[in-house]
Amino acid sequence: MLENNREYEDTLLYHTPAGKWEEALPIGNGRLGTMIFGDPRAERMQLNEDSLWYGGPRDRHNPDALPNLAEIRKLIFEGKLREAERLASMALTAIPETQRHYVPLGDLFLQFEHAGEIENYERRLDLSEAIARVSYKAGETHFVREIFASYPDRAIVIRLKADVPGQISFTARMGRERFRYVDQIRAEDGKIVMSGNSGGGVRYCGVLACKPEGGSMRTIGEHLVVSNADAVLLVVTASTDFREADPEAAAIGDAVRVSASAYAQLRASHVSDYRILYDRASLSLGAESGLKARTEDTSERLANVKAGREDHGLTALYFHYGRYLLIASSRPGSLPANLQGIWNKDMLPAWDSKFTININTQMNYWPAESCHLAECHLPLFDLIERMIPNGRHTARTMYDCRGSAAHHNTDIWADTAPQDLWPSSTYWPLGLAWLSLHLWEHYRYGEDKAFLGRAYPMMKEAAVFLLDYLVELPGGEWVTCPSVSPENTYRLPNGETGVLCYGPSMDSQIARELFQACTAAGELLGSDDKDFLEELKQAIGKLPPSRIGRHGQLQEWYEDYEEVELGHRHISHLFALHPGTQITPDHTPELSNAARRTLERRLENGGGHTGWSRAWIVNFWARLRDAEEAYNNVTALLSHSTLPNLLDNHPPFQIDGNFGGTAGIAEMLLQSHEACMHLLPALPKAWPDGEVRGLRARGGVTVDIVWRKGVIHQAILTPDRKGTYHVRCDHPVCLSEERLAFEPEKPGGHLLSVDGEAGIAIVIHAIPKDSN
Ligand code: FUC
Repeated sequence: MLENNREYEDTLLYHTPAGKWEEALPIGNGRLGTMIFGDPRAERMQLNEDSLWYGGPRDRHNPDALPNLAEIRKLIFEGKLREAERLASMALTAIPETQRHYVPLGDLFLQFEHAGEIENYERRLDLSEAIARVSYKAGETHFVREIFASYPDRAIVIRLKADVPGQISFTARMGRERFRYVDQIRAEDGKIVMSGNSGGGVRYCGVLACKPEGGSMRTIGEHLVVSNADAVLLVVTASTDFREADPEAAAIGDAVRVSASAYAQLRASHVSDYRILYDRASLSLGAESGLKARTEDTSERLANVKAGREDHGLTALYFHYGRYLLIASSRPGSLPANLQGIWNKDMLPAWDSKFTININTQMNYWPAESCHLAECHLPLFDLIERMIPNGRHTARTMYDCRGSAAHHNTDIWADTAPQDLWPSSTYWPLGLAWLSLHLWEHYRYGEDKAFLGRAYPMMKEAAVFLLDYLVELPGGEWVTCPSVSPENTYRLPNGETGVLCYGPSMDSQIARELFQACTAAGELLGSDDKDFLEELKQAIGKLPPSRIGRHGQLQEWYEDYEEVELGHRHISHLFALHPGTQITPDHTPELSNAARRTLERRLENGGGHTGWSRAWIVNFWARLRDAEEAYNNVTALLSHSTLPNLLDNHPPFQIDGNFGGTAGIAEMLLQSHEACMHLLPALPKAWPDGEVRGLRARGGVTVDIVWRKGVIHQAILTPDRKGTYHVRCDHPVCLSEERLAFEPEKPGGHLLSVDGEAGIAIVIHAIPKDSN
């Protein structure tokens, strides 16, 4: 086994306080989050609660959509793009045009009275326990702040300690957007209580409870003033009436209960809860200069990578951080991770910090299954479940279709009407269809039939909408219309440019993937939906196939239009390659080459400039098994699109790149979207030695792989249940007990089928040099 480098690869470390938000460190329990700045004298913790959004639910559907739908379609088919866009912008755009936006809960400010110089300053985020720690010396006293967000206790817990008694004196205050947006605030009985109503939407309440040991505490105005304490327990709780009828009672109740507990106990239950998820997987990419890395500032390490230094430990840390962030922003009962996870500082955030479902929300959940955090996927399914009835209304009122549909965004209220007045993204009704494939993925990894029973009706609603929405072309093929290829523009031979179109490749690919998934799910469940399953089979045959265009690229639209922006960040038409399963190097080599050409053209023209786009590109190259290109793009993600706190930089901060990057690294090491588990499908030369533990493969298998000098040293597959498992390696390996050789080498690699028992490890070894 490799030397255990977990410590440094699990820690973000800094030697100065955060000067700006992009340097602060995130913690969260799915529902509550905070960014910790770590200033010794003036601590700021910027707070969020996931259900605190501005405004309430509305029916925004435009009644003029359906009466104008036929005309919009006609204009698109006639190539009158500008006219089609003009009419769509008035008739399809929702009323009002935008959904609701996520807002911060506020800030906690702690003003410390420290005499003397600050020395030995350090702040760290320990991912192995999900605990942030700030430590320093002021005068002769050594101070430590430990902060974590507990899922079992529904609170953010802060412990202040000093190695000399009576040295902790500070003033605590809460505010929103500094202090401008506070509705009501009061300090009483060792608590600050801040509450209000968010734009006529949710009522919220945030509470700080303070329990000093030794010293004294009093309230002055809205401040809590602590003097000469030995240690202090601070507890932040929050609630909204999205979940609780009386958010103030709920937040105060939590704060009182948690602040009455012993710190050690709160800490222990947080750590044990968190580690159940976090400890399932780990990655080491070879031994770095261990000790040095343990003391080196994370922002300096990142700056060194920007300057061209290799730091595989930092890549492993980035992988661990992605898993950490998903656990911190998406736990059962919370809302799904939004564009910023749960960490948003702005009253009007970038793209509203909501759920953009033409790539971003989906990307957030790519690591959920492959990186062994299937429970963290559940909040997305709750949201999908709430979208279904709204989406039925959308399907019926806008398009006269059965089933359920959503456009390219949704919000806390599961709003499914179009978002924005931005033609390249707004008029795309495939959001729910893509999202519903996540239900199928969850089933494919865990094979939980009861879950599939709950999921199938939702998948079916999305599929039924598409069956009705597709229109027949004169040649007999069925395509979506109106739609867009998110969010790209094309040029017609007559020079006219536009975005509205019929049959963008992505739509046909999503439809095919969903129809196939529904067919498989229906058959697995023994569904008596015979007519529906028959209809799906027929529809699959009518969908246009992926086509190769004049540049050798995969065609983005039904016609081989000229692309206006060659380096566009969206590469939607490669959906079939990833996350879809329709293009693979073995089964569709020509389409794979075309996908490669598409990527090359995008990258030659400045593509991959946003974090999420770069992260998707990593996944694409991994699926094409181009290890070196995948690696180059992992490096680019770190060097161009990562902030000092290792959060993804769109710019601005947007969390999808973290999750997509983490998933991409996993995709380089293990793939299971075809009929077998492919071990190390895209291992770059830069990672000759390494070890990954606890990845998941479809079919319910946990996979550990140790590799040396670029080849598998040992792999352990642990299936959840009895069955026959198919494994692929690109070099010869054998089963330990049988010393069974793989089939002779052939283009598909070395294949092995092995019978496995539930929970019993299947061990695979490199074939020793002396055997054949
Ligand atoms: C899509 C992308 C943008 C951004 C936004 C949240 O519209 O095109 O780059 O990620 O979502």
